[in-house]
Amino acid sequence: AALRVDVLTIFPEYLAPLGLSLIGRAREQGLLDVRVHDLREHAHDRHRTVDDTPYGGGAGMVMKPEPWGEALDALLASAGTPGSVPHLLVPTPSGRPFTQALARELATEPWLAVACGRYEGIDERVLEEAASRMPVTLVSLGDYVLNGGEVAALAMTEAVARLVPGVVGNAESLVEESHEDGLLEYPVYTKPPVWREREVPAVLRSGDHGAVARWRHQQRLERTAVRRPDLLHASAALPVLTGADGL
Ligand code: 6GU
Repeated sequence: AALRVDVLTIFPEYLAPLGLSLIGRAREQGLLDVRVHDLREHAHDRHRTVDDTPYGGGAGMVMKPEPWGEALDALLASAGTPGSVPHLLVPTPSGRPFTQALARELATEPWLAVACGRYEGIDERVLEEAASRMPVTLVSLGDYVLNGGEVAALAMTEAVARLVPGVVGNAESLVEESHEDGLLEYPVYTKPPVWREREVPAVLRSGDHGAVARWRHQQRLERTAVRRPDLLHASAALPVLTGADGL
């Protein structure tokens, strides 16, 4: 497979959607190798404990280092190519923002792993030791709080996997998407031409390809200005706004 993704979690069933739709099909076709592991396989007491109280006090529980250490040892031991290591992603709201640009970078790597924390997080020494053995990136989906890393593992796996050549049928549809060039997408319409007294914009039915391209570009600028002015400032330097592309 072009991309291997290992997910380490105490809720393996949470990752079931990775067997569906586009990603499920890519796995069946051998383009993608997704392996989900139960962290509790590496807890050895009667209750398969993976958490404990925080040193220094405070609310909630912290994930114990021993099961994580063992799970990461087992992961490294499973390397297809001896000595190869995965790029370890650690979902946390205090991580680096997960963007389309980061998804693009990660899609060039052969092996990713996602360490899904729960509770108040993973003992910091796990991340320190892991970083001495493999590349580690803490990633955040956005400025809000989830109960654990599993939803982020789903989102990141989908965002990266669909960039792997062959996973998405129409490669053109990949570059024409929001966040690929810093502007939001234009609105889309299909038949019928009038629905509940609402008409499809006339320019889209005019057959004038140049006029359609200009209208769509204007729509992208207006939408971005209204919904995401932060993006407009960031993209001001991009050639799509200043280049001689005729738009
Ligand atoms: Cl990546 N993980 C968790 N637990 N919460 C988040 C997040 C990630 N991104 C935003 N909130």
